Amino acid sequence: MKEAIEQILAELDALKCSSEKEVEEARIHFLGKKGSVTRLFEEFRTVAPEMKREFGQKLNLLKKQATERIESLKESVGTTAGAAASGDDLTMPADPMELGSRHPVSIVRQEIVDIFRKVGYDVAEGPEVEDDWHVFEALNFPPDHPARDMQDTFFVSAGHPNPLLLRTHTSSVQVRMMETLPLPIRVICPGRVFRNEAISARAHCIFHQVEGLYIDKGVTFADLKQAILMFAREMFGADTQIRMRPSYFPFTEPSSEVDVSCNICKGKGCNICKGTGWLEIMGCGMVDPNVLRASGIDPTVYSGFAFGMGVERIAMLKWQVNDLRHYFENDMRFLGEFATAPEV
Ligand code: 2NM
Repeated sequence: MKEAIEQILAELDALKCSSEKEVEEARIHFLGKKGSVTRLFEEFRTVAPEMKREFGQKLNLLKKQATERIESLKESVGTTAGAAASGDDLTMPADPMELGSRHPVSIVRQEIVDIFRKVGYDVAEGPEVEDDWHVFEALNFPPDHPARDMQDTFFVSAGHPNPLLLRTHTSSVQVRMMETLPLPIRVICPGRVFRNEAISARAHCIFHQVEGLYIDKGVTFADLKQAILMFAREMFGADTQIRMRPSYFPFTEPSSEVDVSCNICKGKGCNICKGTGWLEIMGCGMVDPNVLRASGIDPTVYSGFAFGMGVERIAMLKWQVNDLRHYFENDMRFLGEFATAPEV
């Protein structure tokens, strides 16, 4: 019996466990119903009476030591001591925490806004849920214009005499500015807009716009052209050329579409510019007198220009992304490509 006690003590001494499961197995091995310590207690019955005192004390001590050892192992698994017992290297540095980065659409929106802020434009934001007046009526949309249709615009409360709707452009913010700001006005309006469109590589029902507006006495189309040339060169490089094509918008007259020379092929023609050497970046024009009048500005005294661009489209051109949907899927592999210092 003496040897058996000593052997169990040695086993307890050498015992290592790295999980709760292993501790429980060890407990059963020593102290379970058929455990080695328990078995010695059974053997004790056969010990000669004169030896009972000595072995009784030894056995009780053994049981106490075994219990304490199991208890302390139980506490240490899952803690550093347990990790050390399992052979983990506790001096190894922890995995670095991954920092987020700004979304590419946010990066480009900020870049566009900063270009105009540098030359004196204020920045204004407004509500995404709007009324018919600020989105259509004040912007010279005729009553039967297709954009006013349920097919093209998301209505929040259709059938209401003054229905609420999701703005289809940030021009609604500019109407609010024309209604409230003192003249002259120079304002840039970034924001999210909503159109009831089928989602594809080139279109999405939610996207971002930046629109600009400049109203003063004697503002001309030449001023508009110069403002846009300045923007194009800041955004796409100092050697960028622009061209303007006649177009139509309800809120501007005359209206124009703006192209920049393709910065990939330098105008030679590639698959990004579809061989034309030009990329469309925005629409613009002279604010229609009806629009000025609707917001209480006298078109015989003041004139102005306005322009609008899609942020996703500019971002696609800047980074040669061929599918708009990438900007909405939040795939970390895509977002990580635009890593910049996170905003603090
Ligand atoms: C565009 C194109 C042309 C525009 C017009 C106005 C306002 F409010 F002054 F009438 N804001 N933005 C405008 C003009 C927007 O986006 C393609």
